[in-house]
Amino acid sequence: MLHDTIAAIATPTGGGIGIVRISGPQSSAILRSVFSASKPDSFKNPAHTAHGTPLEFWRKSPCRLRRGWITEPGTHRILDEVLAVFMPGPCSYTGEDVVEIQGHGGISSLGSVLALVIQMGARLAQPGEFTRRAFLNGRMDLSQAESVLELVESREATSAAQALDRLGGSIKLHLGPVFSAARDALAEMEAFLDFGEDVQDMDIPRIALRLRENVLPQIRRLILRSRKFALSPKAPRIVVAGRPNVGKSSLVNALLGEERCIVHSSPGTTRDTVRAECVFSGAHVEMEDTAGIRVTEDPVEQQGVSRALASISRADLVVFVYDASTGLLPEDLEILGQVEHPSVVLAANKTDLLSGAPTPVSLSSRPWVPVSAKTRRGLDALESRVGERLKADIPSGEEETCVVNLRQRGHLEAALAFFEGAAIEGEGEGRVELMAEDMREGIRELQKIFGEGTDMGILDAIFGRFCIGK
Ligand SMILES: Nc1nc2c(ncn2[C@@H]2O[C@H](COP(=O)(O)OP(=O)(O)OP(=O)(O)O)[C@@H](O)[C@H]2O)c(=O)[nH]1
Ligand SMILES: [Mg+2]
Repeated sequence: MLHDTIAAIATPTGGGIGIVRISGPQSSAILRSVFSASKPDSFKNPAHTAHGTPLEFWRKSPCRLRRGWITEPGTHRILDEVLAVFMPGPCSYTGEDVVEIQGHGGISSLGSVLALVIQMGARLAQPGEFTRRAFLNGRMDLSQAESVLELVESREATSAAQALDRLGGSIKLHLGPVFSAARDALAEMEAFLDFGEDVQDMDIPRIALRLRENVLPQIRRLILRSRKFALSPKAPRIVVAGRPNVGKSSLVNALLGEERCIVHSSPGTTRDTVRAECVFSGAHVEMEDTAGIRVTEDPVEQQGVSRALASISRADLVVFVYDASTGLLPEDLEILGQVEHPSVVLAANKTDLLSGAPTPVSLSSRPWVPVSAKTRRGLDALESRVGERLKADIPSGEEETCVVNLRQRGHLEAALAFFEGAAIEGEGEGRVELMAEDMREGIRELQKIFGEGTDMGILDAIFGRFCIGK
């Protein structure tokens, strides 16, 4: 139902500021009844100021914030001092008249503002209903609406950048030429089917060739790209390893910014691997502290060492720590030989103990970073070297370009199968009717990416994953 007015708290609980969002035809009437631009008890007529009524203000300057008070009509009881904005449709987020009331973040004051708004005629919005309205009102296509959710959910800079890219309509941009090519080919075929007499008049193999050149490769590229990124949806795992007592646990704590691992001056402190999630160089990663690797008689420590070696074999990247005050020892080199991991960053720790500069180490082009877990010196450099190594696996320039989600990929794959079928039919006997039918189906699949012809059940499933207020 689009003719009713919906409202919700659009911000997470516990923030300093919270927003109540209203969308629908009654938005302005509700705003007029609850908002006073002057403090209600100091004026006879609370809704009016020297600048006229609040709505006159917004009519002249839409989308501008205005300070005021939310008051209960009748009692004039003040619920909150707020900043409010009125965004008239159709150029608002949802395409309808939208009001946002910025109040103090406390759940009770925001809750009472929302309750009042509902009392004045709005109803509580369902999850994702604002974005659903934006989609239904043509403000965005379904791929863009999905990217709103992906942007809210993304925990790292790369996926946020991809979501933002899709929100900007990158999928339509990439598929636009594909659409035109497919539609043009179909239009030619349909004209022939409607009016043509003789198959000889139409160069079907040429149309099939155009499909092969202008449609199939583009769709395949989009699918491939999304497969590549979907293959490793997990956060990369960074394992911190080395001899005992070189300061691995201290370094992990320093990088995490919390005392997560036990640190002690006696070697062999860490036994279990300790895993923690964090954002590292803009990416969401899993960081793992491991037991110092050495030959030992202690059965518990032995287990720790085996776990450390197992962790290294599963790591996406190893930060190999050694003690800069002693330099790389033969034991370090022995472990490094054992590690045999393609991505290793060497961290020379305890540089604070050196009087001069640490001696750089160059070991088969492995990045080397001098650090001190104690003074935190060099931690930023370590973070960026690790980030560079992790990104080295992704071909340059591709990490932020159009990557489709699973639903969109399903339609791309279905479309590809239809267009491939059409191309094969076009090259063979040239059965125009069959080929045209495949083209139609293929185009229909592409349209579903943008929500055209998508049934309500699928829309419910997509928007149901959103939070209320989005
Ligand atoms: N001066 C100095 N001391 C450090 C530094 N990092 C760690 N230490 C000290 O080195 C000792 C060992 O630190 P840990 O972090 O427990 O070392 P580890 O590599 O985790 O040791 P194991 O768990 O036994 O393998 C502790 O006494 C730390 O305080 C540093 O950057 N500078
Ligand atoms: Mg340790």
